[in-house]
Order: sequence, then C-alpha cells, then structure tokens
Amino acid sequence: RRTLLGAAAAMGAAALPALPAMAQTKTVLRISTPAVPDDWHAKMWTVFKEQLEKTAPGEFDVQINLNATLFKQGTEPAAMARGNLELSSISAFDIAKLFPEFSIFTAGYVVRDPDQQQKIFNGPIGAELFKAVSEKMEVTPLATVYLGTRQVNLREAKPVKTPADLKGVKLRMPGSKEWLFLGEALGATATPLAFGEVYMGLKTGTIDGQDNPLPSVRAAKFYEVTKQIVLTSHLVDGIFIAISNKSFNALSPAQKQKVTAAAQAAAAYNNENRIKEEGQLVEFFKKEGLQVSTPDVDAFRKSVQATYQASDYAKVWPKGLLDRINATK
Ligand code: KDO
Repeated sequence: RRTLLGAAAAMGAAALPALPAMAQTKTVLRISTPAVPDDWHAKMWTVFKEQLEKTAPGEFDVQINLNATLFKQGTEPAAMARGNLELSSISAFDIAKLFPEFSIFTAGYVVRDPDQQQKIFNGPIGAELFKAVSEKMEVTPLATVYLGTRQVNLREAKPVKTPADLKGVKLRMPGSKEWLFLGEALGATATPLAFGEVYMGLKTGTIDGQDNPLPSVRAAKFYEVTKQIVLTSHLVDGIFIAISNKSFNALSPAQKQKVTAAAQAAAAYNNENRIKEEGQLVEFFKKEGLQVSTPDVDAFRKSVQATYQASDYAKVWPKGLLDRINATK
C-alpha cells in the first residue's frame, strides 16, 4: 500500500504536492489564571495571543481561561508538569514549594522595586534559577511579570503603625505555608483563602483583611468591601509566565522563539500599565472613601526581615544570593 507521502517521495522531492490545509493542525495553548478580567496580568494574555497571531499565523490556538475557571489557584504548576495545561503565570510561592531556595523571593522587603526585579530575573540570577526551575518543575519561565507591590487592605479602619498593630487581625493569604508565613511575619493572624473567595470573605466578615497590590484591589473590587489601605509595601511581587516543558519541547526552534517573544511582550504590557496605575490609585481609593495610611515602614521592614532571617526558609537560601540581589541595581 502506498501512502500519499510515499507516492510523493517516489516522484522525487521536487514533485511534493503542497500539504492540504487539513494537515495543518494548530498547537493548542491553554492558559489558566486566577486573574480577574480587568487586571493587567489578565489583559496581557490578549497581547500574547494577538502577537502570536501576527508572528505565527494559523500555528497556535491560544485559549485564555481567567478567574481560575480551568484550574484552581496554585494547582497550575502540577497541571503543567503533568502536561494537562500549557501555560500559566506562577508565583515565587508556587516555585518555593518545589524548589525551597526560591523562597528568598517570597520574603518581605527583599526586592526593592519593579526595575530591580526585572534586572534580577533578566540577568545571571534569573538565568541560573530558571534553569533549576525548569529541571525541578518541568515548566520553563519565559518572562517576569510585575504583579505589583503588596499592601495591607482592611475591612475596618484602625491605626496601624507597626506589626504589633496587626495582632489578632485575620489577614487572608493565599493557601500555602509560604504565604501564611508572610502574613504572620507582618504581625497578623494569617488565614488561607483562594483569591476568588476574598471579596465575599471581606463582605461577610469571615476575614478582617487581605493583602494585594493596589491594581488588583481595584480590579477585584476589594475597595467596595474594605475601609482602609495600609501602605506597608511589604512585597514587590512577581509572577512568571511559564510553559510546560512537554509543550515547549514539542515546538520548533522558530516557534519557541515566537512564543517566548510573545510572553515577553505580554509581560512588558503588564509592567508598563501596572506601574503607571500604581502611581494613580491612592487618589482613586481616597475618592472611593477609603482611608489610605502610611505606617512606620522601617518598623515593618526590620521586623519582617528579622523574622525571615531567623526562620528555616533563610537556611536554604543559596549562599551569597541575598548579597547578589542587594547588589543588583
Ligand atoms: C492572591 O491570591 O492574593 C494573588 O495576588 C497571589 C498571586 O500569586 C496571584 O495568584 C494572584 O493572586 C492572582 O493572579 C489574582 O490576581
């Protein structure tokens, strides 16, 4: 029996007929994220999709799933490792679970600002750590997304100057021990809850507060159900656009390059817009009737840094990494 290709080969390569359209199956790239539609790290995926449509027309079918509708928050890395999901944005906390050395980026007051964050992850530190992430987690980080600087957001207004003022405050954190540790380091009583349940938790009072960057407080409308924002600036938070190694390895070198470039364009779009919006939101929240207060940030910094230094987390941080981070300008 002769196949079409066999027949073509017999005719000589020059006579190969053009492949019929049906042979061009698109590579499906499913994205899952807990981000709400109006947040920059949700909108950035449209930039990713549109760029790929231009650079690789007809090659990819990009499917964007927001609001954690495809995979629950925090389960994306395992889904990608199994090959059940192609892309997501993963946090330092997700990475630290499987690669504890990375917990240095879950610690409060380590990274100084978004510019330094980009320099850290786009330079030699990022290259070394991302290689280890790829080996340990079966996912490859493609771009660093500035999620914003995390602030404390309370249901009822109260004077907050130092961590002692957060004593007994039920502060919602995402559900992993690395996140809960950050909440406790701030002086609060950390309570785990998925992002999608925070609005209701604040409204009904099952939690007293939550921490997120200002653009997410706006996009998820937490300002409707809270009265105060305390500008602790405790974590310059980053998430990483990551692809499952199974999907990445199945791409041609040209496709790998195009997917990486699209991820970087998406991150750049997010970073630019988020930084700009962060500068404008204090005014917005004040207009919405919230009290926006500045605590003794040095007191928070000293206390949080000391808590991490004394913890088991710091014991596994690679020797010299903190100094290298601090020296990154
Ligand atoms: C959150 O649950 O507070 C968090 O900010 C954690 C991040 O790592 C990230 O998952 C984010 O939520 C979601 O993308 C929703 O903005």
